[in-house]
Amino acid sequence: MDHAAEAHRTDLMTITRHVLNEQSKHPEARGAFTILLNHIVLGCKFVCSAVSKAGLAKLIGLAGETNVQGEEQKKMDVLSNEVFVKALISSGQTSILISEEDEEATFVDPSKRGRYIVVFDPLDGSSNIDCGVSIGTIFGIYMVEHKDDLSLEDVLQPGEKMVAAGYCMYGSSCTLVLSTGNGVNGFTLDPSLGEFILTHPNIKIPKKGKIYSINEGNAKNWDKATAKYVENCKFPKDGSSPKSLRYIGSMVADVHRTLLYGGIFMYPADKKSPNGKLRLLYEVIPMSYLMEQAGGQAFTGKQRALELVPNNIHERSPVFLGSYDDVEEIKKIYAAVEEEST
Ligand code: FDP
Repeated sequence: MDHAAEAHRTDLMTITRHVLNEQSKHPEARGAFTILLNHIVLGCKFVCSAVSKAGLAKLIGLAGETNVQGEEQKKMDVLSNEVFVKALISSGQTSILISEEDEEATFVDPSKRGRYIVVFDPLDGSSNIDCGVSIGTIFGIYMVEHKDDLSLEDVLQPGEKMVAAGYCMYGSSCTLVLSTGNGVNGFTLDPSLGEFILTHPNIKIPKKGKIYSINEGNAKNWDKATAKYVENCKFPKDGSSPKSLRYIGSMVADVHRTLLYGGIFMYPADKKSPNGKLRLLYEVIPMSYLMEQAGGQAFTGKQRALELVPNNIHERSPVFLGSYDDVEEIKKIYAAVEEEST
């Protein structure tokens, strides 16, 4: 028996243990972040369980629909939002919540306030629920200086100010990917233990990838730089092999593949949607933060995504994110197209 391997297998690094280890590097930390993260993890476990039972429990459908017992059922994204909002408020560590599902920001009651702002999309890729494709929750965390004197200005901060970001993917397994500003780690839910276990330590995205990911159905509306880049992916001029196309249409799943296998994920601006489709605060920024932490890049077509300052909470932004070299190539194409036009 390989005792060393056996000892390793039984020495499980749970997500809580991992965050506590990180916390111990900051003697001034009082555990507030660990408490917050535990509540996010709880939300993820709940949604994971609900998503996996969705067909069975007839949870899918319009809000207000009734199930076989005659009980009113909630649409999965509405349910997920409620779960996260309640978990985050009850953590006692949040002051403002921004959710994709809620038009307005939620300012937490002063008696329950903490030092963190959480921006999140409780169930991203929800158009894929009915056919069982992987979907996920995306979150980003900012810190507030003065929790008693809050305004939306505290939320409208560039991604470089974010202190942590992550996503949980509800797929063939439930995977939580997290960065607290010190690299990226991936945890897989062990359903028998009910714990997220560190399975992907220190994720680094390959420097260059073989996959491009974009909704090609929008090609007729693309700008010149996007069209040129995609043309290069299919017909490389340098004699290299063409890239493969993979597009799930569920951001968490497309970004997760990009992070592990390398390549580029794009949702560009186009003639119909001048700011693209994806939301800056709770989709583009958290995913860009993770990409940079894993050694990749994220670009909006104009600038580094993490430098962009949001003007409103549901603002959209184009994004090109993934392997360092692949994003570098599209940056060069944008610069060349810009120069041609001046
Ligand atoms: P969905 O509409 O299913 O919620 O931002 C939402 C999102 O999915 C992303 O998860 C996904 O990457 C993107 O939209 C897909 O958009 P297209 O259908 O336009 O390709």
